[in-house]
Amino acid sequence: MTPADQVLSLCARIAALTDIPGTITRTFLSPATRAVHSLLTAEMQSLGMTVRTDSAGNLRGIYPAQDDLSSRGNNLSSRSEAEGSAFAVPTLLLGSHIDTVPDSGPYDGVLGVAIPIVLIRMLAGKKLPCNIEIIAFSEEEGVRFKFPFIGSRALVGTLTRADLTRTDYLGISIAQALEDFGLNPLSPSAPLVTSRTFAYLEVHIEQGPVLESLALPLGVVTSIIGQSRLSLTFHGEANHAGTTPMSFRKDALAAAARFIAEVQSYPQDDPHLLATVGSITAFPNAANVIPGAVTVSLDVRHPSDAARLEAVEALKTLAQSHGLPVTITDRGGQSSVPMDPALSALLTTAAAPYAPHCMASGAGHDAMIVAPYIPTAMLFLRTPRGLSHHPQESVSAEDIQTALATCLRFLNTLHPTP
Ligand code: HGY
Ligand code: MN
Ligand code: MN
Repeated sequence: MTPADQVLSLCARIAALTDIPGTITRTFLSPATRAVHSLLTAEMQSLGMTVRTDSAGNLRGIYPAQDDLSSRGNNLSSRSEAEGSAFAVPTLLLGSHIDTVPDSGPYDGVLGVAIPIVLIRMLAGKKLPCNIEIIAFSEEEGVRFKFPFIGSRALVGTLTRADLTRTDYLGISIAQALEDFGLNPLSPSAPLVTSRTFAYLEVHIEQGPVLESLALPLGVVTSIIGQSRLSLTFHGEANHAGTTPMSFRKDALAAAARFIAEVQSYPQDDPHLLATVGSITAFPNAANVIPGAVTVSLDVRHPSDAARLEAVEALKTLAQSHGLPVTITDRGGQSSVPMDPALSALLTTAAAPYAPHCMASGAGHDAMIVAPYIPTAMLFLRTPRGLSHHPQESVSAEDIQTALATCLRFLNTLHPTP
């Protein structure tokens, strides 16, 4: 099998591990996630890597540095995470997330874990002057807790004690979910990464149409645009659908529907503004009951943080203009984040034979959480039809081969900071 086929095969085996048969759906610390951990642990151990799950449920494998350095680095797994940082050798972090949106495609996140594993195989035992640590982040999409980036926030120490009390639809908290998975209690503000981690590289499908429209296989990300996530609950009054005259109703779904139409039309004067209602829940959700309460999600993105925040405030005001009380909950916003210029330049040079396109990312990535703390770069692969968050999401073997060649050149030219 070619290395690119090995990547595709690994992605396919991971895709088969799902919470909902017939779809690709994996949420934070679900049984399917545990199965992916087993699969990836076996893969990484077969390459001589030391594998562990950290206290946020991120699966991590270390490929040690060349011999003169690795005798210290190998101790990392037997020490506590805090202790390990003092002794570790320089470490390059490679990875992405293994959770998915509901009914996902096979590559969003997963490709950024599969490519590094095959890269290690391609090294054929050759060691570098740094450890390579592969990380499969436990949560990035925000599906289970309506709160994204749990794995990467924990990595850099920005997951708060209050975040750990956030609950899923069954009332299970993040802290409880971690404990149920058999993990040690997580100290929210303590980073789960050694201070010697000098760079993070995330490989990801573009998830949009730009590279395909330019007929280019690769992109190098310059920045990741900011995003706001909220939920809004419209409070009406449930009542009988047959006996309540139209003028007497407090219909929460009708108010939410008017708001959704406003969200759709609001960005029309600003081509950079993206606003989406992607989820709606009606209570009690019965055909013959006027909806008493409706909760919708709101996702707002813009390259300019000021423009994004202004849009969020305007949309909140619109939500409150439909005659019903509205409860608004913050589900975690992120500012626009630049990638590290020096690391991105190195990546661009490594990709030079393929004329990579430098571009901003409209999608959020773990890289946007890691970048303020560790120099970070991202490599994008062309996404056929720009189709992602969709079961028919795809990527070509040729483009994977191109990405592997680029990453190998990147590894071979990277000089760890002392
Ligand atoms: O929502 C996003 O941008 C990403 O796919 N998590
Ligand atoms: Mn995604
Ligand atoms: Mn992703």
